[in-house]
Amino acid sequence: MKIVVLMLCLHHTAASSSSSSSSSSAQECPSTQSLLNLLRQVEKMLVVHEASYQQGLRSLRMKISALHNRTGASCSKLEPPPHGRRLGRVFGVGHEVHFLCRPGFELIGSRTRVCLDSQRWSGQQPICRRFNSTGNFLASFSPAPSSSPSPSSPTPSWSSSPTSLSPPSSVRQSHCTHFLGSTRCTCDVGFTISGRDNNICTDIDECLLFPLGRLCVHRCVNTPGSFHCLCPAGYDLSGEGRGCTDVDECEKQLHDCAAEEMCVNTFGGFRCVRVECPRMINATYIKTSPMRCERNPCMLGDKACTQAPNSISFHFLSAVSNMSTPRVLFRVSAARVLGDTLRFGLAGGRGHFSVQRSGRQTGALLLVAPIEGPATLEAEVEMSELERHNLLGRYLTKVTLFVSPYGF
Ligand SMILES: [Ca+2]
Repeated sequence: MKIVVLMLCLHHTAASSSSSSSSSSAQECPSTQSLLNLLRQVEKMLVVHEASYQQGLRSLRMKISALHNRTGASCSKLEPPPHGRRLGRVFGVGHEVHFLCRPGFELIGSRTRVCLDSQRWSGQQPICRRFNSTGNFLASFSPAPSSSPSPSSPTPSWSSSPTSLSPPSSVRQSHCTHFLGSTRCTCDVGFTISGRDNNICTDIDECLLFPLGRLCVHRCVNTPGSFHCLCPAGYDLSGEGRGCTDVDECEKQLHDCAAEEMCVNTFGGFRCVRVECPRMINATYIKTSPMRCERNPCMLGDKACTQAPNSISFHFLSAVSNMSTPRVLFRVSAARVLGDTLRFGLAGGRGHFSVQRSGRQTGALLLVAPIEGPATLEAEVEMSELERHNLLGRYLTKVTLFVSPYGF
């Protein structure tokens, strides 16, 4: 009853601080000093309750433990593996023990073992195997690490301070503080509290926790206490180490294209392309620029020659996999118009592409279906010039599209 009155008065005190009006019931409340004294009494009462509760809990745990011991419900004592440590000294049913390896060794087997109701330990007895500095691990388990270190792999000394040689462990001891009979345990960043007595910190696997794309655009690698992202070859890490940006091998002179070839940068790589003028029976072509061939003049009255394309241009484009569509890839424009009609059409590459007129003198090549890479697609856009339905000239544009294996 006293506490209810106290709560009401506290409420009134809070309300009256924001409002000038005071009610009669607020008048019956004790002064602020009396209120403070009352609160201190309640605090003392709660502290006593808390201590009593903690004592009860400790007593209960001891009774359970004693009961387990009396019934003999415990597992056999587990020894730490050679070159390793064991965390946990209680082998009763339901208890956990954890294993760590010393720096320079990796743990193979169960990191945590639980004493089951059947009085058997879960998992397998772990071993500590020497960490290979080249990063190549033996494919099979070995029964015990070799006792004599090979001269090529020096044995790091067992010390409590971590060395750059030793990989950080994914299980650590928690930091616990004891205060007024209660224990509070915390872990380093990237670790979560675990173990029966909250005495162990286990690494959080961020890569498992978040779907791919949330943390890393390509590959996520979990590390003790953290994670990092990896990109495929041909990309640099970007966006705070989570994204992948293509390396422009052509601009950075990282390509190995021959002198007569042209380097085309693609997402995740590059291509060496060679532009050669087509050989036709009716017409001959000459290269007028690295990417363009023009028809040699035709003999007077040679209709087959005059119907062959006047020029052929080559273009190389790069795209990522599964690009959203429809999308304009390329525009073809007539520099000058001699006839009365200009027509645009798709001469090759049907299915993925389409050609649309996008202006009086311009046609656009569109990608109409998403393409899953890696792929190389070709399209041909033909522009015809007519005068009173008579063909004045044909101009061909060959477009090659290199699609990367990834969506970036
Ligand atoms: Ca590239």
